[in-house]
Amino acid sequence: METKMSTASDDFVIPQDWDHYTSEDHQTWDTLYARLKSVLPDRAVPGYLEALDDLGLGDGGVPDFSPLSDRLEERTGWRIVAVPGLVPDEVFFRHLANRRFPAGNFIRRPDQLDYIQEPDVFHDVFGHVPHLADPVFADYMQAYGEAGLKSLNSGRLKNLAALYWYTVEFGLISTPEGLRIYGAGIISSPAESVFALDSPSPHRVAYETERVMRTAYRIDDFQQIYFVIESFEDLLQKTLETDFGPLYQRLTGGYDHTPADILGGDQIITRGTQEYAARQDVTKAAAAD
Ligand code: HBI
Ligand code: FE
Repeated sequence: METKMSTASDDFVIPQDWDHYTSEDHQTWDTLYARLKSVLPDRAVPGYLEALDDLGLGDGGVPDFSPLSDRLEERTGWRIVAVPGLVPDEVFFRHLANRRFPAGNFIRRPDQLDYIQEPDVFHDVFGHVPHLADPVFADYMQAYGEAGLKSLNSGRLKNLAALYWYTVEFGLISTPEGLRIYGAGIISSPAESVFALDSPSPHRVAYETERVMRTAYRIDDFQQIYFVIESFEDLLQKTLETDFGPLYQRLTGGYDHTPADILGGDQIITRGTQEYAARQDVTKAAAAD
């Protein structure tokens, strides 16, 4: 059988092959699901836990993308496609622009429960998919994909990646009851779901598009700065009204700030003590990214 050659038009989509999951894989999903369900009440953004149940993500075992996509598509037109792992930016942006969310079809091993670097099916489906049932967030994700496609030759992909990182992956949101989590990287991590809201160590600063796009991030530690949005509507509005042309002219394509920096223009919600960063030497490595 010939191997699938990856061509420029390759969308990296593979069959999920739901039958390939072992009972250990399904058990891993259930263990992670139970851990997060015990931590997320009063931490996750309102609507997230309802969407989790509404989409049947707690029905037991790794979800089958086909019926899950049918339920999701009824709500916001999004579907889930299985991919082997991280895909090239252009492929990723094109999927998002077409309301297809690329989710890893593999799941972490039992000895990797607490953290994995590459997004697996638990991170992608548990962390990202419930938000895609929210019409406004669904629009934001598609708008992000469209902006990404237009930016492929801009030399500003690192800045776009920071925008994704500090919103879709590690964003916080302000509610009348206090700060809540929406970023998938936090919401799929029991430890960071506590750290992001409770720890005195990280900074928490009001979201501002250009400020976020200039800020480096780490991919292997808790974040040392979180950006806080007012609402999904506000995030979408700010993105749609951003004129990326002049903004890209002002940017350098790299990062101007480390996660430890607080800027004069920042609306500080909590100034972090940063003892965690000092221990992890986060700032120097981040600046080098
Ligand atoms: N590919 N499968 C997958 N999942 C991601 O989250 C992802 C990706 N490729 C690129 C990427 N994310 C980041 O560069 C985004 O900031 C664009
Ligand atoms: Fe992710």
